[in-house]
Amino acid sequence: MAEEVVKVESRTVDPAEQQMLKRAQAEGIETIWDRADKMKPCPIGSEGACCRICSQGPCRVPPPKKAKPGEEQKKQAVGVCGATAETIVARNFARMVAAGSAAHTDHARGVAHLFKEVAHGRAPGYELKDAGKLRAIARDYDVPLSVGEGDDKKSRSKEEIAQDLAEKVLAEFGQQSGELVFSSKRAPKKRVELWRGLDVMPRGFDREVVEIMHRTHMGVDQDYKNIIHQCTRCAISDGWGGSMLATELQDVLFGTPVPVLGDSNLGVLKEDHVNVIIHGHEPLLPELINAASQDPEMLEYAKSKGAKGIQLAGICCSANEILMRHGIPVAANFLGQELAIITGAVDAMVVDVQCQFQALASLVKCFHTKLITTDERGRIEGETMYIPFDDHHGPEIARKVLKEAIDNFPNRRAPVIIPEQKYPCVVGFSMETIRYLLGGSIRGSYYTLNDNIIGGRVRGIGGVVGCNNVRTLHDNAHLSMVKELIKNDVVVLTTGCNAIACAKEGLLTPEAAIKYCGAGLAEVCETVGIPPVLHMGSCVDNARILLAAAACVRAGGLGNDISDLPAAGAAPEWMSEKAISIGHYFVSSGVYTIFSAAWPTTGSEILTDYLFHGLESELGGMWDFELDPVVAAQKMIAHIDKKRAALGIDK
Ligand code: CUV
Ligand code: SF4
Repeated sequence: MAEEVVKVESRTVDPAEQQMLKRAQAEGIETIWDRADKMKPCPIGSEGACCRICSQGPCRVPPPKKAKPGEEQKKQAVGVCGATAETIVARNFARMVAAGSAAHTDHARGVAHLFKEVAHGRAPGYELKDAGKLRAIARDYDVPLSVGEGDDKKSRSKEEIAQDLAEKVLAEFGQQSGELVFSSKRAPKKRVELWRGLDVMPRGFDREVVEIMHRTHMGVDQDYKNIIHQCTRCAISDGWGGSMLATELQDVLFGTPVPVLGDSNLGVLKEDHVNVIIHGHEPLLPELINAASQDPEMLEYAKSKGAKGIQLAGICCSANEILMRHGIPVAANFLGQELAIITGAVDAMVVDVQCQFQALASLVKCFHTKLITTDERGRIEGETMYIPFDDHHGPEIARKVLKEAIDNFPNRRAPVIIPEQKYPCVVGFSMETIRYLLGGSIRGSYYTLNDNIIGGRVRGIGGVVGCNNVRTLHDNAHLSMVKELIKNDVVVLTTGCNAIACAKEGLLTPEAAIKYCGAGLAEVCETVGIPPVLHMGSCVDNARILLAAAACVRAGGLGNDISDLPAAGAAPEWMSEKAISIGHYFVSSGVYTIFSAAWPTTGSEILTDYLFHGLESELGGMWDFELDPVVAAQKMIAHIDKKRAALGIDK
């Protein structure tokens, strides 16, 4: 570009990505940062104060300027129909919750359909890997594990159990009344009672999303508290519903993660290998691509094209899924997706759904990279190739995708420049693993997490998750927040793009405990041999954090609801609607949840105050916003200390 060169240090803190940004600048290749510079966000829209849900608008109702002394304070405008700022901002917020929840539950739908096909033996390449977890879920859904009585009692096969379970979970999508199983059975008792009392127990996955769309249609729900009430119900159906179901069924199909060693950053790509980037969110096809990449026939084929082997590497949450279960290296998080291609070494980028830039389609034209879409819900105009996944031909489709990548290996045009940065990480901390390592359900042992919290070695728990956002210095907020927390003895549970940022910084290693942690947390990490930042998976795996919180409550000694725990949540670089749904289900679960980067309801002071303060008396959790990630971390710590004091365990 002929424009003046922007300092790459002002765009990302990652040296590997800085190197790729320099290449982009030198070669005139446009990235998301260039487009962001050209696109000024609309100040009214970013406050949530613009309503465009009917054609009499768009109506803009930004907060009026504060009156000077002696002047009369101007009232905030209302929309043409009379809709107040509270209504308009709440409607916009609610639609974010609906979209985020829809993304997660629609992910769950795909997994549930595959699960059914596997149960009936109609999905080659897949199996019911975790029979123990299958039985645990079946118990929650009242699916019998055995038939007959007394001496005739026979246990049922996993297939039989799974077939019944599949019908029951699929029915929850269109369920009209009653309660979702996980919401009512897996949350702490006191929380469930609270939800029932507030009438926010979700009834069916699809119903809650549809109801938000209806309520936020022109002229329906015009009471902001009532709109947020439905947000709460919809968000619970995401966290304690769709996301949890996606996570649990994926564990049954692909295995529950246990600690595994992986590598991170762009240095995981290999010049002499066929490099295939897996990017997106749903691990169904990636699981089989991973299997196919080890197939001797495939490796032979790669060699016949002059490559030494096949290197898979991930981006975004599909990356987290295959990293956790197979140790497949992760190349980058959200903001690195273009930069991976700019290495010139990516032979195919395989995408499914969510968080994929449309700009990838034009970017791959500057290189040889094939952009392969694989999901009928996620086509990209100008995609190089569309190879749709279906449950019944998985292995065949996986091989076809890989073959396209291999065939493309000899077509590399641009010089290959792969940054050298590559850092190890220990991942795979499912709730089950954490319970095993930290003895969550047996109190009294030295390693028990609860006892360490009570004893003060661990001050509390911080869930730090979520996206990257081009409007903030890439990865900076993630890293400074996490470092501030572990320095103050707060153990961090991470997922999503925060987890990848932490991996690239070496925070997911036991050694990080010595380098960054306060003495108490360092001691616990060294004794148990774990990192101070525990990678729990992808964004749907935030459900694992909920389950871990519920397990802490059950283990005893820290109150009897999630809102009693010395814990706080954050998404310091969020950008997607999914993050808002996730944040709201944490708040609804009783967690103090703070976001940085931007806040979408500043258009209404009244609504914002309700989200930040009013909700605490109803739900025990509340939202907060703070631009500075270190200050945000300190606010989380202050909340943790407040909860410690309430429990009588402050030092
Ligand atoms: Ni789903 S939603 S940018 S990949 S965490 Fe990453 Fe995670 Fe946000 Fe997307
Ligand atoms: Fe304007 Fe009301 Fe229509 Fe919204 S619903 S665009 S506030 S007239």
